[in-house]
Amino acid sequence: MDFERHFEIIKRNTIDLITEEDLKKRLKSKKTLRVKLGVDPSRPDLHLGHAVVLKKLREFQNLGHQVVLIIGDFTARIGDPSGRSKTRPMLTKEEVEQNAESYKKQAFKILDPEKTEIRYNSEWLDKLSFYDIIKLSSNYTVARMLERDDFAKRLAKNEPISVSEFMYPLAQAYDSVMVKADIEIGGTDQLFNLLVGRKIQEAYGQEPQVVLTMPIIEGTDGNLKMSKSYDNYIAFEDEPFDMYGKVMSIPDSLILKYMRLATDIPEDTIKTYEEKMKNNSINPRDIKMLLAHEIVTFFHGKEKADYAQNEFIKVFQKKDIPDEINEIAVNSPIKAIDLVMATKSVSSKSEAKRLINQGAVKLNDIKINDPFQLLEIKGDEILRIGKRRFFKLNTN
Ligand code: TYR
Repeated sequence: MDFERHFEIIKRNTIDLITEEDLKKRLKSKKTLRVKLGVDPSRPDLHLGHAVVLKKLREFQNLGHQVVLIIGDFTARIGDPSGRSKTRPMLTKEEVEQNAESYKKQAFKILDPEKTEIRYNSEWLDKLSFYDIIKLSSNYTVARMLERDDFAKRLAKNEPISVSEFMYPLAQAYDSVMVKADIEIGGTDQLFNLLVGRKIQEAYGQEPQVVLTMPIIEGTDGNLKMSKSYDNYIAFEDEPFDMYGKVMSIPDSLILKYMRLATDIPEDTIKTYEEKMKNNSINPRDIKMLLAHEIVTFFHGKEKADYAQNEFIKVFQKKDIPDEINEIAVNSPIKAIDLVMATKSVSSKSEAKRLINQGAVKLNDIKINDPFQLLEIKGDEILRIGKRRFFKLNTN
């Protein structure tokens, strides 16, 4: 593959790429690049937000590069202060180990295990002496640390920042030194940490890593970032029907973003959907169904996705029925035409007859064809007249 195409694939959908020049230089060297992603197994479930960076890593693998997946079993115990307004509670070693196992299993739904090197950062971080740590921290100033948004905010509000939180970005940066990362990737919330990595690698005599960030996706509420804490997430391990329904619950404004960041649908196809939605030649709901089907297929296979889609359609049709519907009591059996009259929603027998003949009257979703047909009513049946009039039947 030519260099330009290679570069274009890597750049697609990224937010920060620091620096493009460094990346080009490294790509031109034709070396197999070591692409680092660290995850703290502080929570066991992966969700679509994680899929965004994992998919980017998969692209690197497809281009022949080496992914280094760091399981932050050490860093998880400190807790990354990124985006946090409070110090996180520290986890126990056992909690971290359990979460790490399930993390790995889920990450391999996207990553190619053959091209993934897995490293636990306790391997080196546990071994540092106090002197080593002081040496490491001498390479970064307090002023630079305080420039970081979340620290700056807390400082301004006189809220506590513990010294251990300053150590977090340094620990992450030291990981980059230990695995000799050529590139480190993360969500945009990781930008500060990733840049500290560049600085520390230089201090340890290495070329600074290229920093690549991916957008954070909003959760199903369409507003807050997808996160377990906001309960707006779609997990890798959600059941097919649940997963399908959750995707269908996102606002239309997120459809294309999810397609671009969380599926392998080619950009050209996405563009045609975009056009169709712009000129209103398609119902966004239909595009959303394609998206939901695609995502469920990825995690559970086509058969289960088909099933989830069919179930969803059934429930969706049921949803057309308003929650509050009028109940009427009738004598059973009853002639169809008298049943329609009993609803008091038509003005004459001839109108009732006409509606039945037009096929506009249904009992439990089955069309009534003959106005004089005798109907057995047991109770709880739904009578539907036209699109919008519903009645629940009881017997006298
Ligand atoms: N700080 C990252 C996060 O919270 C996780 C991480 C841990 C990244 C160690 C890199 C690393 O070396 O998402």
